[in-house]
Order: sequence, then structure tokens, then C-alpha cells
Amino acid sequence: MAVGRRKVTVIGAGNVGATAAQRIAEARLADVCLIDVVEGLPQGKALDLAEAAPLHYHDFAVRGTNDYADTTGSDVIVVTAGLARQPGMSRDDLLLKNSGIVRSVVGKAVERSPEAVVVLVTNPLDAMVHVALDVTGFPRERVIGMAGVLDSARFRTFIAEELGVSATDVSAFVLGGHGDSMVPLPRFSTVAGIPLPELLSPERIEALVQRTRNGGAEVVALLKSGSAFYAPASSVLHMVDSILNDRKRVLPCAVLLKGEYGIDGLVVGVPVVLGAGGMERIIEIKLTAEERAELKASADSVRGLVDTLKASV
Ligand code: TXD
Repeated sequence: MAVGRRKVTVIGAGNVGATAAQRIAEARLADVCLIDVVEGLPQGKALDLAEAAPLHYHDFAVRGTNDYADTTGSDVIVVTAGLARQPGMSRDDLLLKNSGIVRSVVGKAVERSPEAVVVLVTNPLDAMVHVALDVTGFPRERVIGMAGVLDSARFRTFIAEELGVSATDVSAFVLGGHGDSMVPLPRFSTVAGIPLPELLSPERIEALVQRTRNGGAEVVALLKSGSAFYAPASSVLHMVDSILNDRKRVLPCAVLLKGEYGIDGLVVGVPVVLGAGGMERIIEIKLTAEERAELKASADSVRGLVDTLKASV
């Protein structure tokens, strides 16, 4: 990583992108370059954020642009660009549209920042990590998807609410894909070190797991238009912080597996150590037969998306 000021590029100045830019600057992590295809949008949001800087006592730059030349020399590239699913659009339509967008924006960005760590946010998340691996040719250590941090934060929130304890004392362990195919592991989820099954009945745990799986949809149903962005942006912040500050935090991230957990060549959410080099290590734990089957089902759903992508080229 270059000496001096660090730089993070956020591609997509929508809800998640702009909020992530705000969080990163206000956490004093790095200068931020916010880029979007829409003219004026990233410039306007960046100007607004820059004007908030003195009020937050920081001097990190937030710059908006439509020109990839301005992203040059980024340490981390966060990819939030994409379309939301429109009425009448199938999941596969969305997959193909967003894969086209991710392919194009990531290609342009990494040309100017060949050493960057790329953090994917755009949905369908696991498939977008495959697209970014393909277009960058980067080692798997530097192409990482954000989903598990968000899913586990949601699970922690619901566990804390149920037990009437501080969410900061709750630690939750999730594996697998984003949303429906998430595989929560209650026996590794704890409250101040106490395993969850000691504190809640299997029925209550199952109810919280279901709510977590449905976490994105619950917010969408309330908002009516658009989807969650505060917690997703905070999840991005945690990952970027661990990378830029070489914290080696253990976070669930979507990475390409090469035999770990019995899965080869597919992107799946697993616990990893995140440091300056990106994903430094995958932490592998022994699963029960049932957990293994759930993880395999999650991986199979990613395989379905990857096959659809391959068939389209
Ligand atoms: O856990 C997770 N991974 C997620 C994923 C949690 C929350 C949101 N998740 C997904 O992130 C969501 O399904 C979307 O695929 C992305 C971004 O969500 P956001 O809520 O920020 O969407 P917006 O507000 O629609 O913003 C998308 C922006 C918008 O400003 C577009 O103009 C821009 O992306 N966009 C582009 N920017 C640059 N270049 C191109 N080609 C482009 N196309 C669209």
C-alpha cells in the first residue's frame, strides 16, 4: 500500500455507495472517489459530503466524478453500481444486466488501480464476485464480496432484541450465500461467549434465522421503493477498515473456494481473515452433515447463476 493518504473508490453513487462514502470519510479512513454513470449525481453527493467534513472535524476528501482517470491509485475499490430489479424483470435478466455493468466498471477501475483490493456489493452478490474475478484476473485474495457481514449483523440485532441484551455482546456466525441461501450456525453464535442454543429454544432460534434470511425483503417491504443501505454501508466500512488498517478481523466474506469446505471453483461466504492483502486466510471449521448439506445447496445455487452467465457469452 502506498505511503501517505489512502484512497478508496466507490463505484455507484446510489444509496449504498453514497452512504459508504460518507461512512469511510467520517471514519477518517481514506480519501474517497465516488463515481457513477449519471452526470452530476456523484459530484453533487460528494460536494454535499465534503461540505459536511468541517462539521465532523475531518479533512478527508470526497470527490465525485464520471471519469475513471480520477480513480487512479485506489487502495480499495468498492463496487455498488447496478440496477435494482424492476417489475417484470426476472432474476436472470437482473443477473445479466448487472454482470454487464460490473464487468465494465471493474475493468475500467482496475486498469488504473492494478494493486487494489476489490470489494463487491452489487447483487446477485456471489455471481458478481465471479464476474469481477474473471475481468480483473486478480488472485482470489483481492476480490471479495460483502454479504456475510450484513447477514450476521442482522442476526446479531435480532438475537439481542430477543434476549434484551446489547447487540455488541452478540457474535453471530453465518456461512453460505446472501439471503435465502444463507447458512447460519447457531452453535457458533454466542452471547458474551455463551453458545446461543444454551439461551434460546430451537424454535426461537429458527424464527430468528428465518427473519435474518428475510432481512433484506423485510426492509424493502417497509420502504416500498429501494432497499436497505445503512447496514450494508456499515458492513462495507468494516471490511474496508480491516483491509486499510491491516486489522486481520475475522469476517464472513464471499470468496472463491478452492477445495475449502469441500467446494471447488465457486464463490461462497465463509469466515476469512481480512488484512492489507485482502483475504489472507480462510478459516475452515468442521461442519455437521446437515450444515454441510445446507452449504452445498447454497453453493449449488451460485453454480446455477454462474452457468447462466457462461451460457450468455
Ligand atoms: O449485501 C449486499 N451485498 C447488498 C447488495 C446489500 C444491499 C444492496 N445490495 C445491492 O447493491 C443492490 O441489490 C444493488 O445491486 C447494489 C446497490 O444498491 P443501492 O441501493 O445503492 O442501489 P441504487 O441506489 O440504485 O444505486 C445504484 C447506482 C445508481 O446511482 C446508478 O446510477 C449506478 O449504480 N450505476 C452505475 N454506476 C456506474 N457505472 C454504471 N455502469 C452504472 N450503472 C448503474
